Amino acid sequence: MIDLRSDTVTLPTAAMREAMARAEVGDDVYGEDPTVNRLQRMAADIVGKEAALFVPSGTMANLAAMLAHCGRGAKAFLGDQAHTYVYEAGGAAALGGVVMTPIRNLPGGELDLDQLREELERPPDAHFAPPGLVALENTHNLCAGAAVENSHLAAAAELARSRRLPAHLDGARIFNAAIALESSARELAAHFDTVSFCLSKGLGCPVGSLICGSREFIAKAHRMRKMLGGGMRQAGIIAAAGIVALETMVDRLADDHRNARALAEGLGLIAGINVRPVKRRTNMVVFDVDGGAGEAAKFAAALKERGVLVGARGPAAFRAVTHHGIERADIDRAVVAAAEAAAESFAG
Ligand code: TLP
Repeated sequence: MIDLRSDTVTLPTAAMREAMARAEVGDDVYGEDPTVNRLQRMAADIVGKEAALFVPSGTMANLAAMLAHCGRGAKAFLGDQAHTYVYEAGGAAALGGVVMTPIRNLPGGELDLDQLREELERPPDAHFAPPGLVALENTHNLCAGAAVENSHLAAAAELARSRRLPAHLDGARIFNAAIALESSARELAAHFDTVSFCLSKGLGCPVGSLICGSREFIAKAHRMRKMLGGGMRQAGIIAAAGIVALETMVDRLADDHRNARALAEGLGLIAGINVRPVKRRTNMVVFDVDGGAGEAAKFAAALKERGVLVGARGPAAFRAVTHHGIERADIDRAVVAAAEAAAESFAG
């Protein structure tokens, strides 16, 4: 199978499994797991923050960060297409009483800064929930994996700062963004008080994400992690894979981007498939297909028959994600399969 549903389907490498088998471990709830401690130091260093906290998932990283930033009833401004708003089960609202306040996302993953400014200019009136946080996402998943430019991050964070609000970055795929922008995770994170990133997407780890920020903030997030049931014991077993990932899996993300560009070009030539354009493409290709849900379902089934899996992105839209284990030859096969599936399902 050529599985393009997500980069979360990546399997740990042999070097990761070896490191996991040998990992020195302790009880991380006591702060005594040397491998977790090493990973946390590494992560903080890479993004230029004082401290970091290892958590099981990107969802928990964003949730613990939101809860640590916002009291109950405070507003968090975030994109209306933000993963945290759309895809994280409303956790910040359901569990933390956070008033998630969506701001329009532009096609490139940016926030509509005029709308954000308008929201932030509301007077401190008893009618309004008090503002607590501004959050962005980079790369932007629902905006077809677009990498959001430093200049926009700086402008959005500056708006937050002008209202004395903290800014958080959901940097689940921050290394993809850094590569696409010819920048660094550190530069992208510098605009924000806190940043989360994932080890279990393009970096190939079985589990794990990190929240990074000031020492004081990480102490708060630590309490939230415990509250959410994310305190793990001998977590060095999985943290060991994270260390290998940060050491060996970051630079190769450029291959995934090359493959995604080739896939976008190939799919773009097929009648009935409309690839959504992305200025700074990373490892995702989102495309719409002609016809309705019925034709789309037929297309997905025909692709699957030919050994290619893609993810659904709406009734007649799909997402294909390139990742470790997908080679250029797989992309060529996937394009041929898509052309055949399209001819069967909706072209002509
Ligand atoms: N994204 C997953 C699905 O949930 C859609 C994927 O396959 O892309 N932030 C961003 C930007 C994400 O894309 C994801 C996962 C998360 C947070 C949550 O991470 P996990 O799955 O580790 O909770």
